[in-house]
Amino acid sequence: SLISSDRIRAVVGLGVTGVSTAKFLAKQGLDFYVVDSRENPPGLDQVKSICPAERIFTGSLEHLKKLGVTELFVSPGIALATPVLKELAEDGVTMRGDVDLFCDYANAPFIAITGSNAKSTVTTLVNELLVALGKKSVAGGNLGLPALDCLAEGVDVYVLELSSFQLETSHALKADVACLLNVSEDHMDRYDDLYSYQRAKQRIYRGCKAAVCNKQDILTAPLLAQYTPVRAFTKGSPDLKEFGLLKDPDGTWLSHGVKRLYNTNDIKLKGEHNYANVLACLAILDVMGLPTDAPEVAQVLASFSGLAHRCETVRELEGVIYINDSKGTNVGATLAALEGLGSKQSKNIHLLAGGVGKGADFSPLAPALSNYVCHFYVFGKDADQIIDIVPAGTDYTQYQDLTEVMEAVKSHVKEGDIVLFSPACASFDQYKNFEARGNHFIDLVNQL
Ligand code: UMA
Ligand code: ADP
Repeated sequence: SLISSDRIRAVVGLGVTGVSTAKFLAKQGLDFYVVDSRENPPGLDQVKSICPAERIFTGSLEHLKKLGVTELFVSPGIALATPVLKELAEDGVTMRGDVDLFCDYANAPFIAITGSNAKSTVTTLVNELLVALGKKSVAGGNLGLPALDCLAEGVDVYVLELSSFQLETSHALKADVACLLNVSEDHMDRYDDLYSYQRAKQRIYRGCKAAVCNKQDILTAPLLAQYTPVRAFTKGSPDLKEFGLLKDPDGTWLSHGVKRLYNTNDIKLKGEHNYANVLACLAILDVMGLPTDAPEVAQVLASFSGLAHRCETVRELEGVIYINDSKGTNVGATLAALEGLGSKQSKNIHLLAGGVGKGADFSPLAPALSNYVCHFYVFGKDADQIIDIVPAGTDYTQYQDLTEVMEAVKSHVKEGDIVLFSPACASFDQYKNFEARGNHFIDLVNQL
């Protein structure tokens, strides 16, 4: 439903999302309040130029109660469970988000992508494939460029990465293609349990015209009307319509049913988790009626080397490989990295992890620590919680910070080892974001 002029709106939370929402509402000629819990929120100056000062309230969300609001655009960084918001919702105030507003105004088909891990990789790769196939495609959402800032004339297709927080405030997404890549524990500081987190993720499928899901992850299975086309991908061998991996004497092939499409040697991304990511991209193209075997597609797959801070090789020094996986901000990502790089025979990984655990259960890491890790370096705010799950027989040491960790790594490594920085935690106890954390690791490695 388009916004009608009789609503009393507020943008709740500034930052990247709030600023883009405020700008968009102003451009439509609509009035709104701005409320942020912080005294001096990021983006305040930008909003002051488009919203009268008497409509801006900072320092507390309680201001909302006296404004008579009927419709809120809530930033993803603010939990809907925040008491003021819960109270207002109970009084019938509509809770929306920037993505919900995007859906009202999007003038071209859009692909929505979510999952606990691999969202940014898949969103970026799908966008590159579409561009190579001659489409004017714009990528954004949780990836960085807020959804409303993506809107433009002459666009053929939007590719949006969506977080569970953005999905919670989206009501009728109606994506042309909705893709849920995987579900493993994350953001347990914002959800009661895995299932309430999964429920948020599943909202991606609401009203979609086609769906892509992960055959090996039951939590991604869509509940949709029978006639909605669904393409599944799998790291196993694919059934008729699925995308999967076929193994034969010539190697491993990314395949559509029995049709071999690409040998893994012809793909730049490495590791089974990345093959799954490419298969998801191919499934998305296929369900859109686009060719998966076009030379343009082959070219992109041969050259796309992945995003920075995702299992990125930083340096090889004296036979030791240093890998930066700073975007590994949850247990599932670190597990994928260990399973993708590890070898039970050589057990040669030095794993560096720690930071803010977001209420996670770290115990799923234990078997992989036993199997692949020769020494475990733990640091940061929630180090104690991580150490609790280290299995007997795995060597570990606790440190204050990454600088201390790298001092120790120096004297422990030997030729043939892998140093993997995959924190399984958020970074904000010691860094601005995962990029700053990854860049710090890269600097320390380059100083060796
Ligand atoms: N905050 C307050 N008070 C407020 C409003 C926000 O304290 O009134 C705090 C939040 O608690 C949070 C921080 O401000 O710690 C940022 O929140 P925000 O909603 O203002 O965030 P934006 O700057 O708008 O950025 C958001 C996404 N951030 C979050 O979901 C936390 C960005 O994803 C996204 O790129 C951007 O919108 C554009 O869509 C970042 C992210 O970390 C990369 N996402 C999480 C993830 O990927 O795991 C979900
Ligand atoms: P997101 O946007 O969902 O955080 P990214 O593409 O940025 O996803 O990758 C985040 C982390 O997940 C990185 O550490 C990356 O190595 C890891 N990862 C990539 N693909 C997968 C996958 N298929 N399953 C699990 N982890 C993955």
